[in-house]
Amino acid sequence: MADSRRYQPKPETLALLAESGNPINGLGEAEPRRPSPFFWHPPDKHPYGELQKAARQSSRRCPGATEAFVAAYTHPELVPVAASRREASARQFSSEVTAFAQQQEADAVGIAAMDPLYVFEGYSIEEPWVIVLGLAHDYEQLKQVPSDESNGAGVTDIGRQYARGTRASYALANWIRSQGYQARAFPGPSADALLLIPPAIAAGLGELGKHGSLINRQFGSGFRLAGVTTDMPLEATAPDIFGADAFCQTCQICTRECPPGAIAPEKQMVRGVKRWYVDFDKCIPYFAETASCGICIAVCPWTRPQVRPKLLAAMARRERDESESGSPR
Ligand code: B12
Ligand code: SF4
Ligand code: SF4
Repeated sequence: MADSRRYQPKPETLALLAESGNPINGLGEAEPRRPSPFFWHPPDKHPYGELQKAARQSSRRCPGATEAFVAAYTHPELVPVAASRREASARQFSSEVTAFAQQQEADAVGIAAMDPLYVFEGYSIEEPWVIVLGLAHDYEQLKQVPSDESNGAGVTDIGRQYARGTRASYALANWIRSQGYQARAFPGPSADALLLIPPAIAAGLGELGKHGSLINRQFGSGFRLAGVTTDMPLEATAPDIFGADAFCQTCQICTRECPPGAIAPEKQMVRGVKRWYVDFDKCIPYFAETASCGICIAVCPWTRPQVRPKLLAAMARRERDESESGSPR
């Protein structure tokens, strides 16, 4: 792992950082707005086309990563929506959708009502529901990030989990279409129209961590997201607040371990919400040079299988004690 006190971006990487990404992301803006198309969108939609190419090339040099990412970007055609609609209650359809996704490769499933704030500027999503899928990493592989030419374990597992998300989201979208309802898959390796973390929070897949990724009670930060939007009548699942945000208030592990020091220790105002924020300009050079980095999600204590149950128990105890004594969290 690189030493945060010694990491300096290569001049050729810095030269590709055409402009700061933080104003594009709305850092410091007090009004809510839709996110602007950003990294992993087509290069004509943002100023980082060459940097994106460099980041991709650095991943593909790692053993096994090319094959994993080819699978992640390979998907079947969407089947036509069946002419006749099967009728059932929203509760029945929600339970069928969840069971179907779990029989595919989804490790977690949640449902949220669509919100225009989940959709990147310049895109549109008409479907009123979003089904969010979680795909768990193999922790032993994930903890080998960052990857390089000699060890591709970390980035290859990222590609593998994206491939599972692609298969699961397309299979689910096609099943819904076979029932006579509109459905589209948003598998995750590229950005596309749908910002995945906010609907995943609403759907109960976890809480936003200081490192800018979600923390889930079963997988910690070691999981990927994919989405399916649909007009099939569904019921929303509830958010899951188990103490991750509260724990982040005092933990500093990701802030300390991030080699370029990109993770801010305090919440900041971003597009009208005070929340954890990662400095894009500091993260992206390291990310691009080291085949997708990922140190922040690997070192998070919630991601460590032996530690996670203890943290869950400690946060539940704290919640109980605070509610008994009447003091707020
Ligand atoms: C572009 C992108 C990146 C860019 C830029 C990210 C950035 N924040 O600037 C780069 C390449 C740097 C990147 C890096 C990483 N990414 Co990324 N990234 C994306 C992508 C494709 C789009 C997100 C985006 O445009 N962000 C830019 C703006 C919108 O960021 P922002 O305003 O700061 O919002 C961030 C969060 O705060 C949250 N968010 C947004 N709005 C709101 C609103 C509220 C109310 C809340 C609470 C949160 C919230 O979502 C955003 C995630 O970037 C998503 C997939 C998707 N379609 O959503 C994956 C995604 C967010 N990335 C992911 C991951 C894991 C990573 C890395 C750890 C890399 C890795 N090896 O895995 C690092 C983490 C570092 C970081 N900076 O966050 C996962 C997160 C999974 C999880 N457990 O939560 C996603 C969902 C991919 C996936 N399909 O699983 N990423
Ligand atoms: S992905 Fe970015 S924020 Fe996370 S540890 Fe690496 S450089 Fe830091
Ligand atoms: S490492 Fe600590 S501060 Fe960072 S996201 Fe995980 S729990 Fe929160």
